[in-house]
Parts: sequence; C-alpha cells; structure tokens
Amino acid sequence: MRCALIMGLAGVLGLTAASAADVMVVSDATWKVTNPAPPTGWNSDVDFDDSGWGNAVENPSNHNIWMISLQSASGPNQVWARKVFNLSAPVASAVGHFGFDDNGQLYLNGHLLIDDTGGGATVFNNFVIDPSFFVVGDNLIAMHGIDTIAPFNSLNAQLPITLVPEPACAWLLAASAVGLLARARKRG
Ligand SMILES: [Ca+2]
Ligand SMILES: [Ca+2]
Repeated sequence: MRCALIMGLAGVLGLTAASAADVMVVSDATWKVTNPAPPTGWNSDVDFDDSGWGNAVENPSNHNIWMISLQSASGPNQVWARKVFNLSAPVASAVGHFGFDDNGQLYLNGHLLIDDTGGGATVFNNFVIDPSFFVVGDNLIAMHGIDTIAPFNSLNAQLPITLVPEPACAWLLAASAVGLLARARKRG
C-alpha cells in the first residue's frame, strides 16, 4: 500500500518509468504457421508441439504475415499462426494493433480476444488487453486467419507490453520523489 502511494506520488511528479514498451510482440517470420487446421491446444498451450510447422512469410515493412505467400493466389486461404514470448514480470498494461485480411480469431493464452467475421480486411487499433490474461514466464499469442477476398491475405499483430516495475525500481522512484519534494519545500 505504501509502495503504491509512493508510486502514485512519483507518477504525479512525472517520474514514471520510460513510457516505451518493455516488451514488443510483433508478427514476423519467427511466428510458426500451419495448414490444415491443427489439433486442440494450438492456441492455448505454450508447450504445444509446433515443430512440424513452417515459419511465416513476412512483409518487413508492415509486419503482415501468412503462410507461403501474402498473395491469395499463392498461399492457402486459411492459416493458423502462433508465437511464444516470455515476460519477466506481471503486466501493467497492453494495448495492441491487430489486423486480419480478411477474418479470423486472436487468442492470448487461450483467451479469445477477437473474433472477426465481418466482410473484408479489418484492423483493430488501440485494442486494450486485460493484464490478468498474461502470466509471468511463457505466454502464447495465436491467430487464425481466413482469406475471403483476393488478391491479398495477411495477419498482423503489434503488441507493446508494459510491465509492472520491479520493487527495486519502485524504491528508486520513491527516493527521487522524496528528493524532489525536499527541494520543492526548500524553494517554497
Ligand atoms: Ca474482416
Ligand atoms: Ca484478402
């Protein structure tokens, strides 16, 4: 409680940790992709065996991924994609950007976050994820993509994650805050 108060004070004084994300999860060629549909667990189990899956093809300029090709004529019309990433601390906030060309689902550790069934390509910007869906350790982001309209197909994920500051960091912030307060008092 005291720690939370001090953190709050530090925040008021503009002493919060750098606003840049601590972890950035981005769809890229390290994501594993497959077709046809994989068995149960592909979207919920970090230990699911995806060793037989291929690596995604990626457009590095926008991080669009798919299997084999980003063109409808050359890639499968459905793809299942997954990526395991590690977090060293609990999550404070996570607000992502996700895209489907054209439809599909997004899962985080088995939680269905997006179910896009509408029309053509859809983008979900500023999509807030409940921090309690993340765990300390290995996490799984998984996407199912369905291409319905040529000529392109893609999945896209760009997810900056801010972690809860470690206690040592919190006390450092607190020390800075106390120092600033003391100086402010002297000036006053
Ligand atoms: Ca759509
Ligand atoms: Ca399409």
